[in-house]
Formats: sequence, structure tokens, C-alpha cells
Amino acid sequence: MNTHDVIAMLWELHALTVLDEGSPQSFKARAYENAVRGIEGAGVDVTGLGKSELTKIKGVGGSTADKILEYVTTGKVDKIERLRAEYPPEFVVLSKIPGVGPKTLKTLRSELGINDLDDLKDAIASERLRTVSGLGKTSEEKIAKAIERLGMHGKDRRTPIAEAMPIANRLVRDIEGIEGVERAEYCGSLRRFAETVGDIDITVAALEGEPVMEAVRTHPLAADIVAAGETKTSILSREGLQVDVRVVAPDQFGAATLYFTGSKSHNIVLRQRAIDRGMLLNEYGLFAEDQTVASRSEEEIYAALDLAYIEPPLRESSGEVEAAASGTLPDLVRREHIRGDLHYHTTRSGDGRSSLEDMVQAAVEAGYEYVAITDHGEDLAINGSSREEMLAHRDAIRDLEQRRGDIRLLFGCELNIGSDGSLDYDPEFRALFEWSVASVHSHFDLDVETQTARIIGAISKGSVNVIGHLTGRYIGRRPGIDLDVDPILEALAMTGVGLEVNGALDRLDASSTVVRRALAAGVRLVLSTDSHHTSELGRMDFAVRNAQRGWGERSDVANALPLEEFEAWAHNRS
Ligand code: DGT
Ligand code: CA
Ligand code: CA
Ligand code: ZN
Repeated sequence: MNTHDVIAMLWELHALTVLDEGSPQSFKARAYENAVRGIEGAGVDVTGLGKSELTKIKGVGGSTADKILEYVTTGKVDKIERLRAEYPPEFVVLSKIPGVGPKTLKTLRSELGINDLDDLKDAIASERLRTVSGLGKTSEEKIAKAIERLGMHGKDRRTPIAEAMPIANRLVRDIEGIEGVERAEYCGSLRRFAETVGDIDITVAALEGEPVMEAVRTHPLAADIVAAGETKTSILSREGLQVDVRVVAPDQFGAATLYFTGSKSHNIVLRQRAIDRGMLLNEYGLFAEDQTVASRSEEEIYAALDLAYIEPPLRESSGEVEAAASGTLPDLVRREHIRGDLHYHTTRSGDGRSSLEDMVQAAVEAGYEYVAITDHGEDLAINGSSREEMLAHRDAIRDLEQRRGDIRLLFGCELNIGSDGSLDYDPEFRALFEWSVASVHSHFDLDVETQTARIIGAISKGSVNVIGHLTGRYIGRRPGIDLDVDPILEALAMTGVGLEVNGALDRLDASSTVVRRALAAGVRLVLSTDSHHTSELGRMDFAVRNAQRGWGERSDVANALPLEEFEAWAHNRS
């Protein structure tokens, strides 16, 4: 157990408390949130601390300290167990629907006996939702539309990548630690970097299956066991996400990861290619007349099929096999190509949680040559900065850049796009920024014409370098704004304004589908983390993988350019 596990526990306690109290503003809920902020800010390992040391951390009170100690010593928290029983996953998931806050949820349960999505859909279908106090016909229709736009489907719902990734990483890490395990890797749609997953597929290379099976069956994340075999075990997480773990012989690991990574249609194309060459391909290997041609690594198998290696995000049967055969695969952008982060907050933003000094230190440690500091513009309620604050911030940035001398710091801003396409401050003031991201942070419900005109309006102001998180979606929680994408891409290509690939796992905005269309239209990409804390820089890897899924090449990415070329491009905004 480590500090990440403690933070995850506190977040769960927070979420359950919000439901229980019917408000995110309750004293208890805020106490857990403050404790997480304090622990992140302190940057210490809390698992070895006693009560008096814990309560010395900013934001950690006595009762929260007790919970942490209970968790560290017993692996459980009694209060969480009680709340979980009262609020099972199929109920909790309802709180993700826009318009259904914790207070409404409480009322829906007490007045209509709603316990899961199917109950809620029934209540909408029979027009009973509008009879609940505080709701009405309009809210009933809004909620119905939100359910539809989020693509929630009751029992066979898909899990957003942001929820699946930490579970997969933790299981892979723990399995790799088992004696006799050579390698473990998550495969399936998660390895292909799909936005949502049906389940997680983990492939393990080991000579013996049982120690792995045992560890999976008894893992703290296993709330339920669906199937337990000698080489395959399936568990359910608390949130209802299934994980299939398969053990294969180390010399078949490549064939197994290839097969279980899919996609299914990619596999079918590969298998046909094998047949055309008089061979057989399955999850054990590539065979010719009972002789194993290749099985240990994916690379060997692709090579034996006369194909260049195909990265997992491309394996969707959308032209990648033909491209691999003819040597025309894209020269994909990779993490090591990235020279700077261009969407980056500090405590100058109300929601920023690390200081300018700490954020810049983290950027240097990440190996960057340049960073654009883009705190929120004045129009963002609570979190924005006035002109005076921005000017003082500019001085602080210049001063830090000079004192350090090891990184170029661009004085930037994240401008807000108003409902009519207007931007913060005025054109003269905006011209002071060396780099501007412009993003939508409000008015998510306008019609498609208005939203499209709004974005094109912002692009055409001459003050903008890149459009941040294009649709404003939160995968599985908030649908993006309605947009007519093609005219927007045209406007971007024409003005030379870039399109952000936001690496926050719950955003992945622009989506890989939009990225691929953008590149066809000649739009330049900017890969960003939108970090608000030093712990968030790792999102660059997600931005990269999402760009790869959209067939993004190194030469498509602005922040893969060397500093001088990058600055020449940034300076040239029209
Ligand atoms: P998901 O879980 O719905 O997000 O999507 P996947 O792609 O992870 O699908 P899953 O978990 O059903 O299966 C994992 C991989 O196993 C899949 O990507 C390809 C392979 N696979 C599963 N069933 C078949 C099949 O019937 N034929 C072939 N060729 N491959 C299969
Ligand atoms: Ca899967
Ligand atoms: Ca599966
Ligand atoms: Zn931001």
C-alpha cells in the first residue's frame, strides 16, 4: 500500500459522503477533499505516519487521520464498508448524469424507489420523474437527453478509460511482483487506448498459473469472482468492471498479447494474411505445418507476416494493415519527441494546486525545453485572473526564467470562449500573451449552429494559438458541446491555429476521431496535459497515445518542434 492508495480511499470516502449527505458542500465531504489536497501538496509517504504526524499535514483533521490509520493497518475502512452497502455501484453511477445531483438522487430514491439506471429510465418513460418535488417536465426531458447522449446502457454500460486505467495499472504492477512472473501487460481495448472499455484483459507470462490466479482471486480490487480457472480468472471490481487475467507460457506471450489486444477485426485481417501465406495464426503463435514460425514477441509475428510493426492504438482495421504492408505507416509521434507543455496552470489559477516554482521545476525534470504558463483568463468565475494579477504574474515568470536559465517560459493564458465567440480582456491586452489557449468553460447546451459559430469566432480573433479541449466533454460524465466539426477544422487549417489533444484521461479532447480528420484537413496539433498540479505531468503520455490513435505523426505536432521553430510558429498567429 502506498500514498496513492490512501488518496484513492479518501476520494471514495468523499464520493460516498457526498451521496450520503446529499451535498458536495457538506462539512465532512469538504474535509476529505482538503485532506487529499494537503497530502498531495505535502508530497510525503503517509503510510508510515502516526496520528500526530498526520494531523500536522495541512487539511488533515483528527477524524480523517483515524480513517487513514485504520486503512493502513487493516486494509479497510469501516465507514466505507457501511456506505458501500447502502450505495451500491449501480446507484452511484446515476450521480454521473448531468442534472442529477446528490440531492436529487436522494429524493429519487426516497420518493420513487429508484436504485439503478433501469429504474430511472422506467420513471422517465412513465413520466413520474416530473412529479418529484424540485423537478418538472423540463428537467425530466433534460435528464432523458443526458442519458442518451452519454450512451449509458444499464447493465452493459462501458467504463470510461479514466476509471479503467488505474485499476489495470495497479493489477499489472501487483502481478509483475509475483515470483515466477516474467511479464504482465494489459491488452484489449485499453491497450488500443479506446475511450471506454467493456472490460480489462491482462496477459501474464509465467510458467506456473496458480500463484497468479491465487493473487488475483484474493486481490483487494476483487469485489467478486466471476470465473476461476487454472490459467484464466475473471474478477469484478467494486464499480462493476470485469477484469480477465490470463496466464500463458513466456514463449507464447507475443502471440497472446497480439490476439488479446485485438481489435477483433484487426485479428481477422491478420489471420487471413497468414492463411494467404500458407500459415495459421492464433493466440498460441504463428504456425506453418506444425512448425512454430513466431510466437514470443509481437514484432516477430508482424515481421513473419511481411508487415512493419503496428502500434496498438492503430489496430482498428482502418487501413493500418495495408499501410504496414506497403511501408506507409505514419511516423507516429512519441513521448520522447515532446519538447514542451503548452497548457499548464499554477496557483495563479483558483483551481491550480502547485506553485509556479514547483510547476517549472517539474517541467525541467520532465526534460522540457519550454513551457507556456496558461493560467485562467478573467472571465472564468472564481478561478480567473484580473489584468493586474496577470501583469504581476508576467513579472514573476520573467524573473523565474532568468534566475533558472534552464528553460524557456512563455507568458500565456487560457482564454475563455464566450457564448458568442468573444474572448477575455481586449485585443491589446491579449497581444501581451506570448501563447494563448482558448477553451469553452460555459454554456454547454447551445444549439449546433451557435456552438460552431462560437468556436470559429474565437479562432478568427487573431489572439489565439490553439483551441483547448474542443468539446468540453468529460467521458462518461458530460457530453461535449454539439459541433459541426468540418467547418471548424477548415477554419483552423486556414488560420494556422492549432488543435489541442488534451491528455487528461477523462477528457481526451479532441478525440482520436477528430484528430484524424483534423490531420487530413492540414491542422497542426498541440499535445497538452492541462496540469493543475505537479502530479499531472504524466498525462503527456496519454495525449501522445490519443494522437497516435488519430494517426498523428511527429511532424504534425507543434510542441515536438525545437524551440526556435516553435517560437517562430507561435509568434505568427494570424
Ligand atoms: P471491449 O472489452 O469491449 O472494450 O473490447 P476488446 O477489444 O477488449 O474486446 P474483448 O475484451 O471482448 O476481447 C479482447 C480481444 O480478444 C479482442 O480485442 C480480440 C480478441 N478476441 C476476442 N474474441 C475474438 C474472436 O471471436 N475472434 C478474434 N479474432 N479475436 C477475438
Ligand atoms: Ca476488453
Ligand atoms: Ca475480455
Ligand atoms: Zn486549463
